[in-house]
Amino acid sequence: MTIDKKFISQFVKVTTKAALASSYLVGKNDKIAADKAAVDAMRSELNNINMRGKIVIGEGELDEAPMLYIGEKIGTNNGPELDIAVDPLEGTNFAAKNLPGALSVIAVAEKTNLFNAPETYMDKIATGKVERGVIDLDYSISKNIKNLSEYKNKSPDQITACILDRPRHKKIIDELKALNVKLKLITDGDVSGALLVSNEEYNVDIFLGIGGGPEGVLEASALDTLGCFFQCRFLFKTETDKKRGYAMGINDFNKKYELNEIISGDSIFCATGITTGDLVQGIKLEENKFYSETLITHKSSNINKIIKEEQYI
Ligand code: VTB
Repeated sequence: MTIDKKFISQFVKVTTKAALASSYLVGKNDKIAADKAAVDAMRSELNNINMRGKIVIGEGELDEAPMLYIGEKIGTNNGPELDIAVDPLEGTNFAAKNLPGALSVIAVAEKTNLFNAPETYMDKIATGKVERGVIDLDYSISKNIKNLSEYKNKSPDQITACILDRPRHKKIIDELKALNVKLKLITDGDVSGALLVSNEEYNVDIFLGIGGGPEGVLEASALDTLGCFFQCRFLFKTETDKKRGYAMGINDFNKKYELNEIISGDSIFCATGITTGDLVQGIKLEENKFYSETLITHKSSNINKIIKEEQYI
């Protein structure tokens, strides 16, 4: 089974409409309003699609997020059964503060093929295509960097590592510095950060560190089509995290997941820029028109492209 190509343009419309709605709130210093606009627009577009969709990664649990909550049925209830992961506004701070990198993101897989991730942190590591055994979440930082340098025939000072700039990453950052690796420290937005390993032109060789679990599943779905390497481990620090894990059917809290355990089968991934970032341009508004850019991947047809659209509002 594959997901029909005809769905690509429909999901592009979903992230584009969400990005457009959110773009009116860029620079208003109001994360909640910018997020709500994206969520509402995304939900209403999703409900136009002929599918029996289910949100597996969304805005939270039913009791705390009435829109696009985990488990919500979406679509016209007529068509294929699809599992859907959404991040209507990835990088709420970026949108609120009018900084680069806010995206509207969706990943779609055939039913049961997308990991139902709990809302916990995730330790992740991603690179471009490497042979098995070159990179591993359980290797030391220095072993991963040494192996990657050898594999890419570069010296460590020609390697760039992207990581969220957080106090929790001090040890990793110090180790990378000691190894002479170039850092790309991002303040937010690890979906974009992880995808930078997919193409040499972004000049990022490895993405690592602890970020959102749901974001990890979204990035994994694009990395899968892009032929990249990805491994992760959910982090269950609090009792609430553990309860969420159990509720999702996770029994082994230390399990390391390979990419194909997070996403398998066919998938579609779309990320539309809200503010211009490393991957795509943001929404540009004119009086009666807007311009958008969307990164799209579709596994079965091996599509990996950025499309630019110009539409009347
Ligand atoms: C992470 C990251 C996201 O927010 O969830 C981060 O995956 C929040 O991390 O891409 P902290 O709790 O350390 O602030 C993003 O950067 C944006 O949603």
